[in-house]
Amino acid sequence: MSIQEVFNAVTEFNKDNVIELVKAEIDSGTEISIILNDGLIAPLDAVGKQFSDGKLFVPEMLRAAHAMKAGLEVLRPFLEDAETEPKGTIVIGTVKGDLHDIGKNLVMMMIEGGGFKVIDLGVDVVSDKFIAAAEDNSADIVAMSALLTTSMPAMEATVAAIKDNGLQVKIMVGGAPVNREFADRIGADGYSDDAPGAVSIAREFRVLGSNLDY
Ligand code: B1M
Repeated sequence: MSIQEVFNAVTEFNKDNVIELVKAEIDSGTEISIILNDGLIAPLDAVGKQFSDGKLFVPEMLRAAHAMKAGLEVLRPFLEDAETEPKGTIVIGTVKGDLHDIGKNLVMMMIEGGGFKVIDLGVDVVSDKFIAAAEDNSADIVAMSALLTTSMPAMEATVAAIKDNGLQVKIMVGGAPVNREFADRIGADGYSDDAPGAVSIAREFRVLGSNLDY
C-alpha cells in the first residue's frame, strides 16, 4: 500500500478504491497533508495536464474529480478540528461562469475546521447572491474561488459590487489562475494560493481588529 496507489486510483477514476486506500493510509498513520496533497490533489494536476495536452477530455476530468471528492470526504473529519464557538461567519462560493468546486470545498472544510461558520453558495454564483447572503447572515468575510481565466472578470466585478454596496466585510480570493497581484489590483483584502493559507488569512482578519473581533 502506498500513496502512489491512491494517486493511481484517482487517475483510474476508481472511486471505491480511492475510499478504501485513503482509509488504509489514515489507519497506517500517513500524514493527512501527504494523503491530501500527494494522493488526491496531485493526480488532478496530472489529469489537468493530460487535458491540456489533448489526451483526456471533460468526462474523464469529471470522473477524476468525483473519485478525488470521495477521498476528500473520508479526510473531512481530519481536516476539521473541534472548536465550538464560531470565530466569525464566512460566505463562500465559486464565481459566476465557473463550475469548479473542489478547491472551494477544500477551503470550506479547512475554514470550518478553523472554527468559522461557513455559508456555502456553491458554484456559478452571481455577485448579487454573494451580497444578499453576506447581508442575511451578517457575514464577516466573503470568500471567492475561480479556476478559469475566463471567470476572473466575474471575481473582479463581484469585489466591485461588494464595495459599491458598502458592505462591511473582508474579501478573500483564491483559485489556480488567481495571484496576489490580481487580488491586489481588484481590491481584495486577502489572497491565498492554498486552503491552509485561506484559514490563516481568515484568522489574520480577526487579529487585525475587523468586525470579526468579538
Ligand atoms: Co476544468 N479546467 N474545465 N473541470 N479542471 C481546469 C481548471 C484547467 C486548468 C484544465 C487545463 O486546461 N489544464 C482549465 C482552465 C484553463 C484556464 O482557464 N486557464 C479547465 C477548463 C478549460 C475547463 C472547461 C472550460 C473544459 C471544457 O468544457 N472545455 C470546463 C469549464 C466548466 C465551467 O466551469 N464553466 C471545465 C470543467 C471541469 C469539470 C466539470 C470536468 C471538472 C470540475 C469538477 C468540479 O470541480 N466539481 C474539472 C476539473 C476537475 C479540472 C482540473 C483537472 C482540476 C481542478 C481541481 O479540482 N483541482 C483542472 C486542472 C488543474 O487545476 N490541475 C481544470 C484540485 C483543487 C484542490 O485545486 O481548485 O486549484 P484548486 O484549489 C486549490 C487552490 O487553487 C486554492 O486552494 C486549493 C488547494 O488547497 N484555492 C483557494 C481554490 N479556491 C480558493 C479560494 C481561496 C483561497 C485558496 O480563498 C477564498
